[in-house]
Amino acid sequence: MLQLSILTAALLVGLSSAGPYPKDVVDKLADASLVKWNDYLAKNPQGNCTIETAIKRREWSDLTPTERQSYTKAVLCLMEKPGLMTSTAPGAKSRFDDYVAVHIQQTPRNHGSYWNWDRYAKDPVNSPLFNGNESSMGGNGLKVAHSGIPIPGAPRPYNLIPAADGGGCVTTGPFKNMTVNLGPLAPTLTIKANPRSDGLGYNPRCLRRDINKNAAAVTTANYTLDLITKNSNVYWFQTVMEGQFAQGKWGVHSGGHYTISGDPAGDFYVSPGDPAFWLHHAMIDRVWWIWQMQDLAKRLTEVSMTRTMSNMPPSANGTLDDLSGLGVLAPDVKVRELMSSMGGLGGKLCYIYV
Ligand SMILES: *[C@@H]1O[C@H](CO)[C@@H](O)[C@H](O)[C@H]1NC(C)=O
Ligand SMILES: *[C@@H]1O[C@H](CO)[C@@H](O)[C@H](O)[C@H]1NC(C)=O
Ligand SMILES: *[C@@H]1O[C@H](CO)[C@@H](O)[C@H](O)[C@H]1NC(C)=O
Ligand SMILES: *[C@@H]1O[C@H](CO)[C@@H](O)[C@H](O)[C@H]1NC(C)=O
Ligand SMILES: *[C@@H]1O[C@H](CO)[C@@H](O)[C@H](O)[C@H]1NC(C)=O
Ligand SMILES: [Cu+2]
Repeated sequence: MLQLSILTAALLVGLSSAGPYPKDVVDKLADASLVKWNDYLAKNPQGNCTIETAIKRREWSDLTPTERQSYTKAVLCLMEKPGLMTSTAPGAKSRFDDYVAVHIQQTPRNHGSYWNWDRYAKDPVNSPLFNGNESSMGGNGLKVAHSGIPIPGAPRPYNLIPAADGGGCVTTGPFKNMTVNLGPLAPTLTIKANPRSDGLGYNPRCLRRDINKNAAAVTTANYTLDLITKNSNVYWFQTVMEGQFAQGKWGVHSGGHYTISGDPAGDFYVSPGDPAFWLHHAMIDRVWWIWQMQDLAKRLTEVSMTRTMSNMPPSANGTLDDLSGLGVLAPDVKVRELMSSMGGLGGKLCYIYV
């Protein structure tokens, strides 16, 4: 049985990445680690979750153009459905905005397809993700004069991500007509203020981007491989991923966010209001998943840090029994349920990245 499952894993690995991009060093590590995932599950069965039944999360360019358009149509559909939290967040006009509003208040966890940073890092603006055709996530913003992204606390020259060639409204692709409703709260461009100080008021404006290869340069596979292989506890994994700004290291997390840049993608609180955010954060989840697979017995339940960001204001350590608190989006569940891709949430979370 185990033999058979390993064969299945090998088969899956062979089937993944049918697109034009060769496997990078991180893809190869993920492939090699899938056997560990499979073995762990064989010894610790979780409901119906097996490598065969697991949802296969696929990279953007490994989807067919038609599949990519199904994805963006689903996002546009969320934007057409009325929001559920207009009493607390008058700017949250749609179901899509509900995710943005809950992120402004807290931290969401929702993933579809993902964006393998390395594939597009050298030339993101001409990639299948951002080239602006109908099967992309929309193009760059129009070229407007704007300054770069300041990185407070970083030494020169790392204290500024230089501006790229966009900065204005997105005029191509599926989201060319989209309206951003919420925020800003921490804008990196000049944007009219939100009528409410919490950013949840109604503030309609165009989607703006500055697809930025200066930021993308720190998301190549060698950075991600180092992150995964050189940090053996979750504190350091998280810290290096977020960026060690005082050392001039932006981290793959900021690197991906500022590859999109603009409004709202460049805004720490409102960034999920750009649909490309979700593909970036799914990659964050994939990288964590690959990191977990290196030592499943320990890392499936390893949490660190306190309940407040950078412990400000000071708070208790986070635990596996803390509740997720996703507001109107989902019922509260314990954090431990969200940590496992092998049958968490009573079997609902059963997925691998291919
Ligand atoms: C497992 O699969 C069976 C048969 O398809 C189904 O009846 C059952 O609800 C599934 N259990 C879970 C936890 O998904
Ligand atoms: C958009 O560009 C991508 C990448 O070059 C290509 O694979 C795809 O076929 C194009 N889609 C459409 C609808 O033209
Ligand atoms: C663009 O958005 C406006 C306002 O929401 C809407 O009236 C119009 O039909 C949209 N146009 C297209 C081409 O989707
Ligand atoms: C990754 O590769 C680039 C290009 O060769 C290099 O400049 C950079 O220092 C490398 N980063 C790491 C963390 O190895
Ligand atoms: C919180 O976590 C830190 C770091 O792991 C640890 O040193 C400290 O003892 C913990 N505090 C409590 C109250 O458990
Ligand atoms: Cu983020």
